[in-house]
Amino acid sequence: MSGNRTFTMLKPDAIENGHMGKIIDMIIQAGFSIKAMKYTRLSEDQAKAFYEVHSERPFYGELVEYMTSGPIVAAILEKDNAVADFRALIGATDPAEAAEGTIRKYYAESKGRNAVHGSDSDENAAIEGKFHFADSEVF
Ligand code: DAT
Ligand code: MG
Repeated sequence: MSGNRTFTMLKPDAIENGHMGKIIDMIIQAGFSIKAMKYTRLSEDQAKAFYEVHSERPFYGELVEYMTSGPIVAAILEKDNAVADFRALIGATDPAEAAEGTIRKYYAESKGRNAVHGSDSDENAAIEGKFHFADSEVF
């Protein structure tokens, strides 16, 4: 095994807008290898649990509704410094503030519908990966 892992989801707006292939290509071109990947749709319970940390925020209901509105791609990615490097590749939460060349700058619609998720720590990357994948689905 080489490198650290992070977890990502390509969110419903990215799929709906036809950006799935281009985003996966950006991820691979940036040096991440795909350890696990799945095309799926979150249930309301799954979305609520995944975003539990934001349950007191005013946008929580909207976030859960959006994240369950259509299919997503979930993936575990590996690279040296994976968590920080992937956050740099996706850019700021609000695409209006995202740097040039980032996934959110190119493909996000808004702060709420922002194309892609990236884990914010090694610990959360491990928790989020296990949330979506059994050990037998990780290669
Ligand atoms: P990030 O996805 O960059 O880690 P976060 O963890 O602060 O951002 O928030 C999780 C998601 O919640 C984010 O991707 C989109 C949504 N969100 C955050 N702040 C929001 C806001 N002010 N209005 C609407 N949606 C928001
Ligand atoms: Mg976050």
